[in-house]
Amino acid sequence: MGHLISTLAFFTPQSGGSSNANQIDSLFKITLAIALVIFVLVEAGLLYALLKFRARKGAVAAQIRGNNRLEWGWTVGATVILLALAIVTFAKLSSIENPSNSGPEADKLASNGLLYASSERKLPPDGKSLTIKVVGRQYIWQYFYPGASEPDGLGAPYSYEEMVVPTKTTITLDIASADVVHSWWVPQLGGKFQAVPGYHNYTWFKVEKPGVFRGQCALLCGRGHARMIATVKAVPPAQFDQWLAYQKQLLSEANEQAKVARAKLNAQTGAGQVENP
Ligand SMILES: [Cu+2]
Repeated sequence: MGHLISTLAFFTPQSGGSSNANQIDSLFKITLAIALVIFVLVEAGLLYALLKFRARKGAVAAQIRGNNRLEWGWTVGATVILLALAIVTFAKLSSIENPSNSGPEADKLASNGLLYASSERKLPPDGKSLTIKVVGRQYIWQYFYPGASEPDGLGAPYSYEEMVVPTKTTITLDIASADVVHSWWVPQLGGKFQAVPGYHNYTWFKVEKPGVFRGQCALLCGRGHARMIATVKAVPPAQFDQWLAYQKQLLSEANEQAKVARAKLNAQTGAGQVENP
């Protein structure tokens, strides 16, 4: 039985990282179970007919023209199955698309000045989430975190390839591209979302336990596509706070160093010769 389940898991979506991915997985499994039952019934009927009515010497095939009961049966049967699948899908869709609230442990973090509002972005019922901006470019993912030093969003802490997130916190992603179309996909954290130049796409996830989740650009975007991997590292909220503060510190230190270097160059070459970096 355990073996059967692990074999089935190979064919079903990855899950376990975030509740939206879990809902996608269970919807897939419900559809798969119904499809398997139909498959077995159809194949059994076919085998039965093949063996029972196989040609014998001198046999004359029966000429059947219509069978109302059968035709009504499969029409109504198929309609009922389709309706059931549609109802289950729509019932689950909202829990896949709409973010849920952060846990109480993370509530402070999601509302601690880290709230970005947007009309297109779906927010959890309490309106609080932590937004990370995802930018795809040939051939690396870049992430911008809340906490920009300037009002226009400049000076935001950022990282490449590995995204660090707090657990128990609803993370909403604002996905964009700097060049061609890419596709953001970390299977255990939900569905695929395209990064299209000139557009913003939004999705969300919430990781309950610390862990590392792997993904990869899911749209052929050029020669380096295969190297365009993505990692999401979930750490406890307090640890995330520290990490973010450290990133900000590194950034301001680098800015200070650049300022000194610029002043030095200005002194050597004369003011006005060195432009902003
Ligand atoms: Cu790509």
